[in-house]
Amino acid sequence: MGYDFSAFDFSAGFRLLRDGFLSDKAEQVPFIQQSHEFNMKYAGLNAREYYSNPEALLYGAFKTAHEVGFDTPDYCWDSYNVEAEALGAKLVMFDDLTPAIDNVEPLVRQEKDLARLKAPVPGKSGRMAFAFQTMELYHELTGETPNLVFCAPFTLATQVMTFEDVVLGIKDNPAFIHKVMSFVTEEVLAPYINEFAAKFPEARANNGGDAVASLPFITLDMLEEFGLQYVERLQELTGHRVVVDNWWGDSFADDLERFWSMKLRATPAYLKVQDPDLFKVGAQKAKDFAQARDLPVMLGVSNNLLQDGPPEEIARRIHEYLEVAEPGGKSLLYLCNFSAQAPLAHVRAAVEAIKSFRRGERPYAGERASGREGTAAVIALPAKQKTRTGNLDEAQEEILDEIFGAVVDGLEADALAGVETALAEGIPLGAILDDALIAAMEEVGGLFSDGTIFVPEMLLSARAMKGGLELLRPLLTKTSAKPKGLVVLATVQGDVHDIGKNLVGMMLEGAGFQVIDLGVNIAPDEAVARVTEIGPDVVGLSALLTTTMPAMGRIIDAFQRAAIRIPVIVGGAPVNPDFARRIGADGYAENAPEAVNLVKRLVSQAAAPLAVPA
Ligand code: B1M
Repeated sequence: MGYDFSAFDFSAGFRLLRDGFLSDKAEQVPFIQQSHEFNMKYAGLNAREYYSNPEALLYGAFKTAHEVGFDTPDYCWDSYNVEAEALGAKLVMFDDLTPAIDNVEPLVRQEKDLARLKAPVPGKSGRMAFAFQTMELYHELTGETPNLVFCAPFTLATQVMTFEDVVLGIKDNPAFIHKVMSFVTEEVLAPYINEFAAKFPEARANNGGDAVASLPFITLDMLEEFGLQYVERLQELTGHRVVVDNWWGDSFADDLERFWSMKLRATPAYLKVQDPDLFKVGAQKAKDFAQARDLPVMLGVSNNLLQDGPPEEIARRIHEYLEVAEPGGKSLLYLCNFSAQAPLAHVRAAVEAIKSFRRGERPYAGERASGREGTAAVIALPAKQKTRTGNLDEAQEEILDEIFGAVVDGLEADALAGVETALAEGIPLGAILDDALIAAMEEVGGLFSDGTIFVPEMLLSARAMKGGLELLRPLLTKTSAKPKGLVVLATVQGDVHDIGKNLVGMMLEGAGFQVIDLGVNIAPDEAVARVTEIGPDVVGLSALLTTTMPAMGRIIDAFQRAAIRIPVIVGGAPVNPDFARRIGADGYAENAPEAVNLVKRLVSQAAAPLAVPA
């Protein structure tokens, strides 16, 4: 063995985890953390090695945990990728970041693709063997029973099909999505987990990560029919050896009781709630819900807070959650994620906050910040005023109202019929576009921002709007009407998160802009080449990982070197106005509707002052 594990002993941490979480025997609240990417960086390992060599992964995990003071090591790998890769999806490896499935060319678009797909050989195809070897070595080194981390059925379906196709498929062809769900559950995941169970029958909490089976990505009804149903099927097929505990979006649920009850069906042994939702709904509320059912609770601290700090705020949040967790025991603190970019000082601040709490130091005793924001979603846009200017008669106004309503309700066929009638009635193209189609998407943006509708409704509206636009397009090109501007969008190098960027694109199209989407994992050279070729009015960059945010700056630098003077706007959950200013971006938008307003401003006042607020 090339790595020396002799210095590592986590037996006290494992004991605390056993006694303090699922039972109430321990005096202290144990903690766990997601830190695989941080481990890799801290131990100075290359990502290609780390995510393919069991010894490298465990050495990084053990060394980091030992030196920074985690109770136990995080032995997780890039858990969303292994099964999709084993099915034949393309995996992109990096030197310094977690690998990612590149689903620009998804494995399944139609029924015939599904029919062609071959089930993996359980435990052998792709990196399934790496996963098993990692677990075996972990067991050998610690004596602990390892639980396999896997990609839960719903997220696996989106990994082989794309998120948008799954969600639109649920509306258009639910029988087909059920077929995909059955395939990934019965022919991919159950055999894989059962093969693992043959080695470790006592592993009862093999844990499925389910990134996209959450609100506001999908509704509670969709979650029940397409997410939970297949988790329960998987439980049946594996002798109840699986849990799926990371659904989020609690703060979007109008029926929190129902959402948490569904969570308990997917993970019967405990309730897990994590930031940012936990902070919004309140740690005490989660603890009370669990305690009333005599169940343990897991409280998760925000990855953004751990990343951005400051250390004082990290300590304050950790102390608050520990104080809520402590009475009656049976609680676990979860540090949501330390990325490769997480400052070591923040990791140390988090660990020290836990240790100081254990020593009885209580500088924040009784402080309760969580739960103050309530469960209602956030930004409400001003109600849209009807601003129709043309000389339309009442019947024509009614037709525009019908198109508007059809787009808002996501009814593509009705929107198309409405546009056809409007054309037959001689309603000017500009009125159909601005007063019906674009106005409807503005309304949809407002409803999404204030939490009234979720992502699926937005996708359906965008599709209805696009359908209507396609009918107008040939006529528009014959007139002098032009798109309001041309925008190029991209998710930056190292990052494959594209759901937010796609929403931004849809809203921009909905607002009358032409959008060219370069896709994900776009390197500076490629951005320079494509932007030079296309010549857009604005470039929009998206990043969802703290590790990939700097890649936005690298693209802006490359534009400067190439003398490209096109305004660049940036966005994505970890990005903020300060960061945008520092990397020299011309604008920052927090969400899709704001991105539309920003692009409108930049296009209409080409020489306007920079849009990054001070
Ligand atoms: Co990933 N992931 N993920 N993930 N994932 C996050 C982002 C994370 C916060 C989860 C966590 O650990 N708590 C974490 C990042 C931590 C950090 O660095 N801060 C994370 C991680 C670490 C990872 C992996 C490394 C896997 C892992 O170990 N956990 C891996 C990395 C892959 C890679 O990219 N190299 C990974 C993989 C994946 C999936 C593939 C499974 C999937 C992506 C599927 C896809 O996009 N096609 C996924 C998902 C879905 C998430 C979560 C669950 C949701 C992200 C999202 O789409 N949000 C996320 C956790 C969470 O947020 N709860 C998480 C919804 C979307 C509508 O919002 O994209 O923010 P957002 O877009 C908003 C605004 O930000 C803004 O408008 C949008 C709509 O209003 N906006 C812009 C976005 N782009 C804009 C551009 C603009 C303007 C505004 O101008 C151009």
